[in-house]
Amino acid sequence: MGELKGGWVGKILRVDLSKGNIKEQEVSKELAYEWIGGRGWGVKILWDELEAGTEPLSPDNKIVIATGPLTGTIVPSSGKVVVAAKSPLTGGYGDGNIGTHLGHMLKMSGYDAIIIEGASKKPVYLWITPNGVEIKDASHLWGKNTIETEIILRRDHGNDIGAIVIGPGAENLVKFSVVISEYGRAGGRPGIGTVMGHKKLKAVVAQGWNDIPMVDIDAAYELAYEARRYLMSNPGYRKWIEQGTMMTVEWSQEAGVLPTHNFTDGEFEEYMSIGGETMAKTYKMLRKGCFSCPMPCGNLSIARFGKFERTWAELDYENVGMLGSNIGIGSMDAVIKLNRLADEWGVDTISLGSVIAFAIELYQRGIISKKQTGGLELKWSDPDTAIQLAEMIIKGEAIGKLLAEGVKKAAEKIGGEAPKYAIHVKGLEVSAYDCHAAPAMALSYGTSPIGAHHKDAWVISWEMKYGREKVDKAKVDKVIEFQRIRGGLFEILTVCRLPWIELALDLEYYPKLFKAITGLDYALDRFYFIADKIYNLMRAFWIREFGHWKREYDYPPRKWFEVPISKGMLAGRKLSKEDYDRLLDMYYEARGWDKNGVPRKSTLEKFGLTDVIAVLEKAGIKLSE
Ligand code: PTT
Ligand code: SF4
Repeated sequence: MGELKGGWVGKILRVDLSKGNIKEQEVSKELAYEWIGGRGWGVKILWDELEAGTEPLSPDNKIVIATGPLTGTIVPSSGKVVVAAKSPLTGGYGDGNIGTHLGHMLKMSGYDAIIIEGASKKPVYLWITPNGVEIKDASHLWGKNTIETEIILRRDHGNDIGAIVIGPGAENLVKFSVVISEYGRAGGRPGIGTVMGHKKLKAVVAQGWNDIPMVDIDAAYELAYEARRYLMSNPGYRKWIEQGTMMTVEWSQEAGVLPTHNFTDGEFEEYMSIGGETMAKTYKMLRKGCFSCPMPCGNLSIARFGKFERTWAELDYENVGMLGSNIGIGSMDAVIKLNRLADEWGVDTISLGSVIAFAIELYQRGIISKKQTGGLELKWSDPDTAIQLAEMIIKGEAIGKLLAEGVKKAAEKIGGEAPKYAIHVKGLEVSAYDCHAAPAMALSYGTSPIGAHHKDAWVISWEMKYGREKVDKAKVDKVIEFQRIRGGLFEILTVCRLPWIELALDLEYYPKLFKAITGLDYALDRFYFIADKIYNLMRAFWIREFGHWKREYDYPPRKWFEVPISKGMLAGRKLSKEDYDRLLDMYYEARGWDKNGVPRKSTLEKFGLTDVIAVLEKAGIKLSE
């Protein structure tokens, strides 16, 4: 393990699916100390190893599956893993963070990360244990949905495994396919599942039994014990384990930001019937949690009424906002059904809800015709419309083939007014917060390093308290602060951020736990410096791919600027382009980027990214001093 003493187990597995090669490499001190893990390793490895212009769905693309030094340890909620690749949905850097037992099983098998390259000719899966690594035949799994697949893998290898799997969505190259674990956890929104599908890699499965070394085990146990006690005695704990992220439905309705009818209204009359309270009282069957989590938030719920009765799925706010209110569906039973289909097929619920709502809006406005929809009449609030459209997407039928590309590409192909109703940033569909009247949250979506996702800077709750009208530096500072913590610290340590954001666990626990486990004394500021470095490298990745950069790429969806909210307490409100540009200017300035959003030379030098300067300049990109 070289000089690494704890946290990291010291090896990376490299699998070439074209050649059938399996190799091991040491984790260098630089990679561990300067890039930590998870997203840090994802972007560093993809930057170093991919050529500019790599076709995302080709053997040349690579998938990085990376844990962090705290993953799989006694640290509360440390069962997380980052999956990263060049995105087939956006063409830029893509990653996602999934709660899965694969994290600690992989580390206990002896590996911190896996790099998957090439592509197999026939379906395969990876089977990893301390006794060896095998590329196994997966012909019997190909075509099976994610739930059937994981059941078979558990039958064949025993229940004590960690696995990520893909479904028919990824096999059919639907561009927003994710990886699924444990029947209802999902990760890799920008099509990381699709890249696996193209490589014919059906699953990655690990079973480990080695120890994960910790430098000061007593200190780690003491700190973890304190943190757990704090979390479980928090006054918000009970409601959290009853509802988890689902309590956000009611909050979003009150704030006027619940996506409704393709982000047309900020309110939904039937929100109560798809809200956290209703779920907890009537639908929730079981509380599920990730590895090592004292505050389990998985809402395993079962449909109770009507034709979907007995269907079960794991509900989260994003799923319900996008597959419920955003397509006008006020039936929890129908939302469970749609959520379940997305999980079985392994497609992202957010993008699926967005493409369905987009198609309905275009149809209702007369932008697409019944001929284009294959004879299907597209109606709001109709579960059958949504299910049929979803099936067409998975099978690539009629307009489904177009929608499988995501709203950006679909809108470009349809043309005319269509792009005005495509709710995305950089090609990634916006998650469930309407920002017609939330400029800081719009900036968060606009500058998120993988396209529109709330994971990096979920500032909307803060913004509502601070003043949604205000357009000032404090908003920019908050976006950057959250990007450092949520998009940086938690993504590189690769542990769940919810103990901090939901139950106010002091952030100082993380450097202390990091020290106890790895022996390295890093203050929070050092993690934030690394986070900023990673942000610059993610930005450089996009610029290298696009060959140039325009500030318009960092704009939120046109609809928020051009089409005001149609009803509710915010009726008539829309985002001001002038205000947004002011925020964006301040953001670029604070990040050390030029007026087009390109990092300055001096900024890249500050982070030691001199090789990045050389690559960008060689590609003809002009960097300001
Ligand atoms: C995340 C995105 C989210 S964010 C949700 S619900 W969320 C959606 N879940 C999906 C799903 O389910 N099925 C499906 N087919 N597609 C789905 N797409 C959507 O994917 C559990 C939690 C959640 S629930 C969130 S916010 C937090 N995310 C974290 C993060 O990103 N980093 C981190 N360090 N900690 C986090 N903790 C929380 O984890 P993506 P999960 Mg996810 C059924 O991966 O690509 O970022 O997309 O991993 O274990 O399911 O998340 O209201
Ligand atoms: Fe997983 Fe929820 Fe626990 Fe986070 S809080 S580790 S998402 S169960």
